[in-house]
Amino acid sequence: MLIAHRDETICALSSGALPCGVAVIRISGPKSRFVIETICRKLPEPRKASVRRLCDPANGEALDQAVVLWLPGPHTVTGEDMAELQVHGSRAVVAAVLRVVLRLHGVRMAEAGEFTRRAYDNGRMDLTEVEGFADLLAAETEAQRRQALRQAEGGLGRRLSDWRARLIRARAWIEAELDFTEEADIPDGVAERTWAEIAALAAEMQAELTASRVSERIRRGVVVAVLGPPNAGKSSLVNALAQRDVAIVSPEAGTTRDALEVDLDLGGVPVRLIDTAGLREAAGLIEAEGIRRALARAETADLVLWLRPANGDGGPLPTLEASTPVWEIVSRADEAAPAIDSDSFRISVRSGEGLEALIERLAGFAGGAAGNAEIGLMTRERHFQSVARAIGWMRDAVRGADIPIELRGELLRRAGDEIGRITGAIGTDDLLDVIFREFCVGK
Ligand SMILES: Nc1nc2c(ncn2[C@@H]2O[C@H](COP(=O)(O)OP(=O)(O)OP(=O)(O)O)[C@@H](O)[C@H]2O)c(=O)[nH]1
Ligand SMILES: [Mg+2]
Repeated sequence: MLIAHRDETICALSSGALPCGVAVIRISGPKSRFVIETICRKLPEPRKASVRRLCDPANGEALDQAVVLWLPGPHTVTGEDMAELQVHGSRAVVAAVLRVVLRLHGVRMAEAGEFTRRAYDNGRMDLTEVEGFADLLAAETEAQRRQALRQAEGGLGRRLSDWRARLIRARAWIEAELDFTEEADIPDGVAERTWAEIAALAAEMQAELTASRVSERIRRGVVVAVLGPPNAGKSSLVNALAQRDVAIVSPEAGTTRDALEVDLDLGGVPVRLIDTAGLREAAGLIEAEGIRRALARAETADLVLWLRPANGDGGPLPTLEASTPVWEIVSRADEAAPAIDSDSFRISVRSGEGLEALIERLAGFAGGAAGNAEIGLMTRERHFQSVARAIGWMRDAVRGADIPIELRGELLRRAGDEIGRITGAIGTDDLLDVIFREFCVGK
């Protein structure tokens, strides 16, 4: 568990794998200034990049020539005094500089996520910003980057704070009514107006929740399962979309026996494509298990591509329990001409027919979400859970005209606290470890 020792100064390599052109060593805490003065002799001007020769204070030996930044707190990322050393990115240079810095009294190696943890502890970031920052570091597609940046910059935090403030205000009116009804100091109609406002706020929160399911899809990636009878060309299609040989392709029926996954970037949206075992009745034990898995994956997929070879009938479409959309596609289109007045969607991996169009449709499906400016702000299951709970309590409070007013006020308090928990405004010690576990050393 991470424990904040504010008096300790921490240090770590914050840039990536060595060797590299420039390595960034970060230092944060009260000894930051002392570290620079000791190894660079002269303190540079605050927030100005200065070239300095780094020396081992024990024997005056030169370690490297570096760009040094002195960043006095509290207006730094961690909220503490900080120093940044941009050294040559070799293992030997980084090891030598770290060895010298860590030998100084009161300086130790940072734990994973500790820079970010200090930023949070010092009020420089709320919990949603921390999560956004974690997502930004892990972002692989444009859509993920955009969404993560927005959250890291506090978009979600501001929205939640606004909701919470409105709830607190509404509750104050309700409680004022409670305290003063006998004296009749509260103008008529205030309570009704307040309840109407709470109902409207609950609707606004619900809309955001719905839109945010789309955001979740962006983070996770859209799951597309390719299903069809044996030899329909499922593995061939997956390979063509992935532009590499992920799955074995052969004329033998029942080649693919396990569900095989490959991650693609389609139009900036991550797509997880799943190749599955061909569906048929007569199958050996292993293949039967493969078929069971294929159907199970189809149930949880966001979209199913049902492939039917042009020169065969392909059998019936399996009935899926979930309401997953299914696109029927005629595959191996080069082998048989389309039936007259058939408007089916046709592809051929061999001739390339229909592949561009399919990719475009898939990107459209996956990114209908991504390009949409109305994308929701919430990204994590814990956000969804808390907001859904808060909405539930707010609706109970609005509807509960026949329950005591104290109880209705209490429901609003709970809803407000639940929202506060998302940003960390309300105590969430148990959550912190879970969230900061995503980070590695140097962040
Ligand atoms: N002519 C033609 N042949 C194709 C096309 N796509 C796949 N094939 C051939 O069809 C055979 C089966 O292809 P696969 O991709 O292994 O089919 P599958 O659906 O994965 O089959 P299973 O894994 O056995 O269920 C192979 O010999 C492929 O070369 C196509 O578009 N045109
Ligand atoms: Mg296959």
